[in-house]
Amino acid sequence: MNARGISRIAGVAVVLGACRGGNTVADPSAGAPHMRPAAQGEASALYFTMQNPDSLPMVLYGVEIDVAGASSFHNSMDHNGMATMAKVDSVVVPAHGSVAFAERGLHVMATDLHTAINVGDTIVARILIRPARVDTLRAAIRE
Ligand SMILES: [Cu+2]
Repeated sequence: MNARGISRIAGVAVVLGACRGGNTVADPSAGAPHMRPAAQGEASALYFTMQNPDSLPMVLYGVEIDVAGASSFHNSMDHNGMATMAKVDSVVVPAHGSVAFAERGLHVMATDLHTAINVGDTIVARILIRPARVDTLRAAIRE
């Protein structure tokens, strides 16, 4: 988690739900887009690494996920041993840098799933970026 990547954090913190703790073993594919399985109507989190090869910062200001009723950027924090997360309005990816959306850090919260997502499925996410750009991610569902 990179504090530079967070431009603004909204005040509301909620108790950690779908962002459950991960294992501590380094996963070489951790940067590949993926989500955890979840049932219809539930929430899940999207993890990926956003690279910025350009010489200007990129601002991620929105996200849409095909299977989710609502999606937003979240940041996970630890307050006196209790995991919480807060909505983040936008995320800055520095020039020639990257920001990891990963367990226990920044992630995309997908809520109100229209359908169950199961291991082996693929979802499509659109990341809205300034300057004008939209990136489409295909994320595998996996444990
Ligand atoms: Cu979250």
